[in-house]
Amino acid sequence: MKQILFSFLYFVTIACYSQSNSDLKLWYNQPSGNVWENALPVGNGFQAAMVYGNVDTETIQLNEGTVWSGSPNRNDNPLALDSLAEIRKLVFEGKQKQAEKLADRVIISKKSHGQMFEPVGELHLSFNGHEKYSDYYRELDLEKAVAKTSYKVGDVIYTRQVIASFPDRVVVVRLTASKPGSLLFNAFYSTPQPAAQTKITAAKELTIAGTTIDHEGVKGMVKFKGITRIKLEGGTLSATDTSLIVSNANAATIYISIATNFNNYNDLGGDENARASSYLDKAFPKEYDDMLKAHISAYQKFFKRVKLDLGVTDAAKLPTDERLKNFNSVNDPQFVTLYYQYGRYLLISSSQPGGQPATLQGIWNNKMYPPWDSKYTININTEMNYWPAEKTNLPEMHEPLIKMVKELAVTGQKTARNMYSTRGWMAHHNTDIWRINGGVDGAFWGLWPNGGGWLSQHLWEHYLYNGDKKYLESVYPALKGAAMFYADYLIEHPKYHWLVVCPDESPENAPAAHDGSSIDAGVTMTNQIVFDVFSNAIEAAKILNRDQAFADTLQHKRSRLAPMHIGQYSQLQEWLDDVDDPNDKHRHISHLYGLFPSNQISPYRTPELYSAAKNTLLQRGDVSTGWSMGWKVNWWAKMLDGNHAYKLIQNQLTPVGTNEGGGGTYNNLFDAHPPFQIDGNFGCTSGITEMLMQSEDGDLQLLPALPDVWQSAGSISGLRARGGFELISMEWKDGKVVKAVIKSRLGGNLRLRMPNEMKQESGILKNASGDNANPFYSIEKTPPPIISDKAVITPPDLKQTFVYDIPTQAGKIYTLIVK
Ligand code: FUC
Repeated sequence: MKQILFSFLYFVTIACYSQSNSDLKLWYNQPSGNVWENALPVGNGFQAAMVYGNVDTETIQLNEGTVWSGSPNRNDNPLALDSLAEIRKLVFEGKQKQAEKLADRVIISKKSHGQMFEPVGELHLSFNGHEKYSDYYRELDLEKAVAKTSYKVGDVIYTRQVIASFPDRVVVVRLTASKPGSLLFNAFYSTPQPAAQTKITAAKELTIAGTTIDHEGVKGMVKFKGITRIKLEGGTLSATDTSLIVSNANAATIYISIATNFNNYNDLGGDENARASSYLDKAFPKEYDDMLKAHISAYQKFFKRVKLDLGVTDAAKLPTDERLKNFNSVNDPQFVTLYYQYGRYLLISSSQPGGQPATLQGIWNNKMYPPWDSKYTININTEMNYWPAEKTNLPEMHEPLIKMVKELAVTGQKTARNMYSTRGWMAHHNTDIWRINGGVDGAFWGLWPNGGGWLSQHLWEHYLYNGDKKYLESVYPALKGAAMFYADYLIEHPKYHWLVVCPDESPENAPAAHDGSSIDAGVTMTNQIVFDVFSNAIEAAKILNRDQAFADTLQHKRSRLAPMHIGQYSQLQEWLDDVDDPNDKHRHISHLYGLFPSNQISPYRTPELYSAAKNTLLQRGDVSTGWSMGWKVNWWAKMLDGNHAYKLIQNQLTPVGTNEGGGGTYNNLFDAHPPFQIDGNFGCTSGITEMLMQSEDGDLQLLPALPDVWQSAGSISGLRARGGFELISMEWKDGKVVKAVIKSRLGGNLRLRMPNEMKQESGILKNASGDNANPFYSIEKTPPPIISDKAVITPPDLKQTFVYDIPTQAGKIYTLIVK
């Protein structure tokens, strides 16, 4: 009888696992094998795991967000200051290569080039006799944040579920079998950490303890502790020297706790043992079902805020890896929805308040020497990670980045003072958990002094969405400090007389005219960043009613920055001189920062620059690495060209290794630079949002870049826009918005730009007139460009839009329907 009941329950469970084709699940008919990029990620922002779903020996690869090589350190090069005048002279004389050589010696760090985000190890579960199996299935359920594996050996169905519990801060593995007493396995750790020791305690716990490695002269001092405890239903638990052995159980729940001694970038005084035990002691008495319920509800608080429906076709019936292979040749709109929501899932799982920001790999890494150290590259990658945060209604997930920027604003003061003799703070093109600010890798890449300037935009962006003045106060010192650095560092260009940053570079690219050196002065992206840094500080000072004199100085300096240039190939110039190569295909198109994420180039306000930016995008082409494709989705959305944006989504959703240019996607839908880099996932999620809604350009625009493939019908709900607006829902049909419901949280004018005429459900809808009075939508005027005689500027051919003004009240909801 018991057996029949068990089998019945299993039938029900398995039935629940089967697919409906609009499910938000990644699923597969085969295990991961040895391929990490086939495994499925779970994480709670602190602990994380990659679940392989292998049958006879399961691997659950474990991470903890503060397990990094090294210890508190700084990496400034104090020689910079004495050589600054000489480097500047060389740059202005056109001797870039010589300047670069000198900078390699005096600007680039002679200490750490950044520390590495490190793995903890792996928990293995080995099942004797499970070599032969049938009915294999595994999935990652994005709606619940649960990874599942099931298969059959003989007539027994085995299932495993893995969660990284949000409320309980432990990773939990739940194992069951359809026949009582048939669960038998060994659990043991392995680790690539050379100093780690694994043990079995008298209390039958499996522990791993270690200290991270030294790297580049910095002593490894992060102590980590992992404790695994198993709770059985039926059966027995015994131990050998290295393994825990489960015999004849009906079910087992494995609780894995991991903690470190990390308190903050400057303090390793925590007690990793006490922390790991306390998480575990709190979690262990709880039943799996209760933990699962609490986990799902904590996760869904974030995840469920946004719903996207682009339609479903039969293509969605196949496993995820097959859909990836097919995506370019079939119509599978639900795959875009899945990828979109996966971006949100990954951000929720890798970036939680109180934790570290998502690294180049989020919070998932199995290598002791990961690519680019799996740290923070802040000349695009880290910023891109956070593009979806505000607009896809995950502002809490922005918090770890905001905290990091505030910390860099402290550590970076010394760097600014000692290396460049300025006030304020700065960072070069990389940072890590120790909040280093020095230049790394080589002057060609690492001299770039604008990491602080770009990152500080995120502090301001968070304010534009939440309108919270108290929050603004808390970040004002960082905003002001970023501006102070530039106020002191800018110098007059001897030929053009604009104020420029020198030495500088346009990230990682070099014009042939400069002998292959990237070093220059007054590069376009930096002019745009400084423009934004100054504008934000001026605005913030005004809102908080302080620092009037400083704001006046910034205003004056801002008016002396170089304007953008349109060059001989009708392109937006990357450098002050017209030295761009129209055949340059470089993945960084940094000067289009002004188009996105900044907003200095607009179809409606700056048509010439907009056309030039389009020419630049076309000249650079589509082929690229993962993150660069992600950025291009956003740019083509800003170009109001949904079909081209969709083309880039197609390129990105191509199995890695099959695209010219290399970029694409792994089977677990991780973005491939290659190697795996999570920025492309986040960049594309942001880009898909920008195709459906934008709120940067002085209005809230709906369906700015809807591609033909999504025209017929669709809906989205829960997006957030600047000025505290929330798109409660939007439905479209045949390319027209048929209904839009918008909530105003802060009041103020809601200026809507629509692809078709609308009316208000109640009240009269007014056509927009004059500037948008809503301060969150005010835009600093972009100075007119300087245009080469050789440039041919074709004015943009813009589709007609309909622009309305709705005076809103905080807390009220406004409904518009198609006219
Ligand atoms: C920058 C990029 C590379 C890579 C690295 C992490 O250096 O140019 O493509 O994304 O960051």
